[in-house]
Amino acid sequence: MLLSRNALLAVTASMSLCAASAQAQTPVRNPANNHYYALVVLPGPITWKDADNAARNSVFMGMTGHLATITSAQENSFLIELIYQKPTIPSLYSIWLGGFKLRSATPARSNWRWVTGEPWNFTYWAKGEPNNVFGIENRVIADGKRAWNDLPEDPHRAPNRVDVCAYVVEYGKVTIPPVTRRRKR
Ligand SMILES: [Ca+2]
Ligand SMILES: [Ca+2]
Repeated sequence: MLLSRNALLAVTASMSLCAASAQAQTPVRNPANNHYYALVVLPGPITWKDADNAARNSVFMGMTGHLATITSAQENSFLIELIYQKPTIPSLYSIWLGGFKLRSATPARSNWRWVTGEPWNFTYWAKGEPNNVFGIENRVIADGKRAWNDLPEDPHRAPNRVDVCAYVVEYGKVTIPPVTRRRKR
């Protein structure tokens, strides 16, 4: 069957940018902090909340997981070099991290937190981010260049639809605050 160029473009645009099948990386150790990290890639988009729950329900070598928290330049470089590349995923993939904002309706750069409660001292925002588009962007992804962008909790349903089909789980000896502490908007 031959498709016109416009029809082909429409088909391409409607295709999900997610993986053909789920892939979970074997956790890799960061010698600088002795934490382990694993990239999980899914065949469909996942909300931040579901990725957060999945990470919290993951256990590796007796350590409970959480969405990755990037608190130093070293940890950021480690993720860029060793985690985001495996399994090999296209650079256009967006990857959930464990950063969130307590309230959406605050200035774009304020009120960011890590799920672990670690200090928000290091940032790696992409140029022009965070920009809190539509006033609903309160979660953090690593974008195609692995710099950070703020997106809504369910970007698949946002007006400017973005599919986030991957997340990084971090395992370390940290105490993870319960979800209830950050349910306020
Ligand atoms: Ca961390
Ligand atoms: Ca944004």
